Amino acid sequence: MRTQVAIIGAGPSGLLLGQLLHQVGIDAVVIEQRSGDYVLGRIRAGVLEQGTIDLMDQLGLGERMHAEGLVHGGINLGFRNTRQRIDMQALTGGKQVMVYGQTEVTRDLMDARAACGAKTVYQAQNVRLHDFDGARPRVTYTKDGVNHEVECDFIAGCDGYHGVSRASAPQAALRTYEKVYPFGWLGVLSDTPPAAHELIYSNHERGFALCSMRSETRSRYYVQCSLDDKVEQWSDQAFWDELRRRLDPAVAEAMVTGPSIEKSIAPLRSFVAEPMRFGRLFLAGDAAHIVPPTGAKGLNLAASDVRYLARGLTEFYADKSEAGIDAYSDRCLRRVWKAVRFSWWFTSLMHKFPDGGEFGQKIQEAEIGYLLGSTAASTALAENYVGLPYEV
Ligand code: FAS
Ligand code: PHB
Repeated sequence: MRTQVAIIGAGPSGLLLGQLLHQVGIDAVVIEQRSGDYVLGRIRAGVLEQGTIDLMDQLGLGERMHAEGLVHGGINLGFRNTRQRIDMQALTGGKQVMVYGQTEVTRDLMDARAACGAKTVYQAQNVRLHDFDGARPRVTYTKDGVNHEVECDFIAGCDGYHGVSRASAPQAALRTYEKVYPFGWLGVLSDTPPAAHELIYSNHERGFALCSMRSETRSRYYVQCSLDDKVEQWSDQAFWDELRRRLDPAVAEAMVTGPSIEKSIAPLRSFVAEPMRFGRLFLAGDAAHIVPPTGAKGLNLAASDVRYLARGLTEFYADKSEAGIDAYSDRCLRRVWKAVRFSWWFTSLMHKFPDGGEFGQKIQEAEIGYLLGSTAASTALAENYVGLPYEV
């Protein structure tokens, strides 16, 4: 098989890149190890920055997103058993975010790819990358016991943190930076009305909690938990009780609970791999970086990576210019590190750390109190949360 770009991974990065390339007539094949249903079954991100929304609109995929997505102008910070809203829209000159689950973004991209007849190989096994240090890279894989080879001009490693792409990069040329947090997030999805119209990020001496949603009738909640916790240990009732303990009384009392339709524990880490390019191999999204979900940046960083990559590849094929692909890694990393910093800062502010103690709790509460009373400090949070601007 021959294509121009071989994309490894059919998560948001891979599918978004595939559609951006298709839009300008660049042929790509997406090679995914799992089934489409499995990919759709993973419950992950919930908040889209304007830049991500704009990309979906640019692809003509915004109809369902705008019909079903929830536009939010603010978030709430809970602490000391109270909560206060940060009016991000006012503080950022009108910018907002949209709550529209990653599952729905992925579904819209999958449907668009199928509709345009572009090739996606699901349940590909033993995916291997070859010769990307030269001008004729190849990807091999096995499907239903048959070996396949894809000759291409470029490989886009969109296969997430545990993928084969970063692992295939020359390790001597790879620099990685990592911070593992001493806790995880226990997440629950339930068909119950959200606790509030906008998200509530709650700092509590028992640990962090987050109230989010997927629609007016489907809620998404998280509580900080120990890395030793197992999902089986947490009954629905235990989850609801702990969540309520970490929220202000008004929200806790009004909360409508119900059976969990999904329950999972995610570890939290900050991770960046540099550079994001090795010859004809480009890393994008979680393959190159991971952020704790506190800042709602993971999916949005993936979108900005593939926006830069699609532009660089378009310049290569349309203008015979390598300027865009040569600038790709540095351009992505400038924005990645700002998002990594914000996600680390917000995680450090809102979570209970084992070595924090009572002094640490008081310092966090003081910083939240200062932040909520300072236009400058609230603006700094707001402009990072809604998404920093893309470089041109
Ligand atoms: P993905 O991991 O989504 O997709 C990579 C794809 O590559 C997968 O489909 C995988 O099956 C495939 N793949 C892997 N190895 C392969 C191989 N060898 N060959 C072929 N295919 C291969 N972000 C937020 O903003 N908010 C959140 O609340 C949030 N929660 C998260 C919870 C969890 C448990 C995880 C893991 C991430 C979460 N994230 C969250 C971040 C998440 O949304 C990512 O940023 C987003 O999925 C990035 O998309 P991709 O880069 O496409 O990577
Ligand atoms: C979610 O709705 O899953 C979500 C929202 C905001 C976050 C993290 C997760 O910061």
